[in-house]
Amino acid sequence: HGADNPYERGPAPSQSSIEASRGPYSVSQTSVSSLSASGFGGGTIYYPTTTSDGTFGAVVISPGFTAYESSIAWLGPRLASQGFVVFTIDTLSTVDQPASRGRQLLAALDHLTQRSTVRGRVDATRLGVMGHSMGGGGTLEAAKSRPSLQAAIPLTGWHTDKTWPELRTPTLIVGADGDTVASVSSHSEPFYQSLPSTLDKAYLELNGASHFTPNSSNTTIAKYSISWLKRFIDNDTRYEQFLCPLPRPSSTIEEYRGNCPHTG
Ligand code: 9J3
Ligand code: ZN
Repeated sequence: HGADNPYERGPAPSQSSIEASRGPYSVSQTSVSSLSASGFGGGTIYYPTTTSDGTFGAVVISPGFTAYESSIAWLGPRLASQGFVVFTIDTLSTVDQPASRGRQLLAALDHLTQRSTVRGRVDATRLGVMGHSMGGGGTLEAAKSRPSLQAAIPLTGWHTDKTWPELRTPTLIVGADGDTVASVSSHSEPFYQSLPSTLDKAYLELNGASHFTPNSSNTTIAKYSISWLKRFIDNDTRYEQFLCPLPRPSSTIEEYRGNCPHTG
């Protein structure tokens, strides 16, 4: 671990290390059946296999409307191999709305830290939430109701509530320029604008992307999610270089907004 930061995990990062399909940690996985899950639908926990690196921060990820854990499963090993415990979940019903998905994300975090077989590997004080579409709306709900969360990342999020000034959790909003289900003008952009100006926050709009881009392996989503989780769950300032100065528009980034340097 770093001399000044007890939460730092893994070697110094580079552009290629955050873009790689896998990070430095070997990953194991374990299933959580719906029968053993209370308040959510079960799922899969991906975690660094080693027990030599202390505990890890953790993130729970919700799928979107009508979708299953499989729709966001690629993020499990992708993020866990960088040094996080990652829990991809099913919801109780595939038609649950964002507020319910928010409660389910929190129930899954509680399962992960209190009941799961890997609870001893998780630092229960360093947790985050992510989700796709209505799961992204649930991500905002979870952060609003549990301000101790240290990172939130809605992916092409969808919610009828456009205003989130209550959030105290560093939040990276990811939208897609071609989203016709949760258009950025009606969802991600107002979400971002409504967050407090004093909050560590960012808005990443994917270029040439759709509502369902977060359902397949995507290097742009991965590299900025890894950087955000590392920066705010692990307090790992080695990743600040990928977030500030703000990334420039490119073939994969339509637009990026944020406040730099980060303070959290
Ligand atoms: O989770 C989602 O994909 C939400 C988008 C949606 O279908 O909303 C319509 C009710
Ligand atoms: Zn609101």
